[in-house]
Amino acid sequence: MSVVEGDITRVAVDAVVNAANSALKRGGGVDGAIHAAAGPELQAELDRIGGCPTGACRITRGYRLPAPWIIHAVGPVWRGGTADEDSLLESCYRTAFALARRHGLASLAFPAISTGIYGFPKDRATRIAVAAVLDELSRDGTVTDVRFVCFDAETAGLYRAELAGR
Ligand code: AR6
Repeated sequence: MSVVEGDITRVAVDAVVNAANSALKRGGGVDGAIHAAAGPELQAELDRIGGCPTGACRITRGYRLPAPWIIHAVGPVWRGGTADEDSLLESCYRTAFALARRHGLASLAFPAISTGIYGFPKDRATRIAVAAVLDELSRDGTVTDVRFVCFDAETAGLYRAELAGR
């Protein structure tokens, strides 16, 4: 596992994970950046898939991204912590791994799912992300390289501290 500060659309891994919405319609944040970089074929493929429940993922091609695959994870909207947000967020990381295994993908890049527009507290989300990824890495040898791609220094600091504490 490593922490990188930067733009996930430029990361060359087998799959980048997107923070999508359940309609799988182009939005803002990392989703908007991924659509802009991948090109219009991405929305066409997502429209054929149709949608995805919160806590789950769908996989598409990467089109013009350096990454050949995109795993679209639908994180929970933060509603104060009483709407099962923690387990839905954990489920995003776990189902991304399940899809990666099914497709034989060794390297993944994750953004900080739900911590932007969806308002999930950053420190709490970081703990959930790191714990889920550590556990998944220990279960199976398919995925061997996970990068947490942080768009700002605050998020990168939270991830570095969380990894250092383990
Ligand atoms: N690379 C890496 N991380 C990024 C990038 C980037 N290019 N751009 C933003 N981030 P958000 P959410 C960070 O809002 O909270 C969309 O409209 C950002 O700083 O992208 O899960 C979707 O369609 C933050 O740390 O996703 C959904 O409707 C993290 O990515 C909704 O937003 C996630 O922020 C999903 O909201």
